[in-house]
Amino acid sequence: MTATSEALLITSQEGAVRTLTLNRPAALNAFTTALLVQLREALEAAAQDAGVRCVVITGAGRGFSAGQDLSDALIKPPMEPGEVPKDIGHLLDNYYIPLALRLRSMPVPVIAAVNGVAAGAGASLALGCDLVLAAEGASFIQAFSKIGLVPDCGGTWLLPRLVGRAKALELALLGDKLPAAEAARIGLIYRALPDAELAAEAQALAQKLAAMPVKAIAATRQALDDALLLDFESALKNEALLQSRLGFAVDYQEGTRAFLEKRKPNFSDR
Ligand code: LHQ
Repeated sequence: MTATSEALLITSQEGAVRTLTLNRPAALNAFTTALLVQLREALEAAAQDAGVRCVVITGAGRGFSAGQDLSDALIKPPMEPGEVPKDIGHLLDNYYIPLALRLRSMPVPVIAAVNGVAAGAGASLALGCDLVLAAEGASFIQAFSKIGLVPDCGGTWLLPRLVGRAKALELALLGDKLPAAEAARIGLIYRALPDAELAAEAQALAQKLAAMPVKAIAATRQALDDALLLDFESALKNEALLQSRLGFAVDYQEGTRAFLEKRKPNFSDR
């Protein structure tokens, strides 16, 4: 399962935890179209594989991801007289949106282990994961405004929901570097921890989630996202629908039986 170290994306597996490592360290893992496609395909493969119960996304080298590779011919502004600007929205339509949607609808939890700077779409991708762990040496940068763009890859949706409108505007307008510890303090991410502990802690958290009823975890993510768009009564009804569905699933039966029988549950559904 582990690919060669020259691969743009390194895939590895420990038990039921699949780790996807962005691997363009010389460019701080900036996204090329090839890397975007490989990441989406790797998420798709994990979604289809019953042996995967949690996914970790991290970066090789000193960065998590510096966002879109700005030297990519598809988005490079005219450099010579006579060249015409490209429609960079195509890149979003064809690469980022499918990736963001795939990530947000994974049937298993996804952890971002942010090992270094996460800028632009790199930050959006990390924040789109279910739990974000970051090394204290890492930082988050809403780099978009600095190059005349809006947050993308889900950034405009995620930021105000995570930290509220005022903080979202501060981060998005100023584009300043937000250190991991501050990101944790304001609730943008789950936790910041010493750099040397990140990989092991991410793996331990992933193994813990992998042993949980992952169908319920995916439904919880969906319910929380839905609830932000629903009125109270509709949210109550949505919860009831989800409980009905989950109540027929084997994990609820196993979890409740295990509680009543005073034993550790063994969750297997997906
Ligand atoms: C890079 C990049 C990079 C290429 C560092 N590209 N090489 C979606 C669709 C359509 C259009 C556009 O955008 C989007 C979404 C987006 O993501 S827009 C936002 C794109 N990202 C940025 O604007 C961030 C640009 N990078 C930076 O500001 C800095 O590199 C940060 C603050 C991330 C890190 O700074 P340093 O730690 O000082 O590292 P560095 O700047 O020296 O970078 C190291 C190398 O990585 C360097 O290459 P070199 O050959 O000189 O060593 C950089 O050129 C390269 N690199 N980001 N996005």
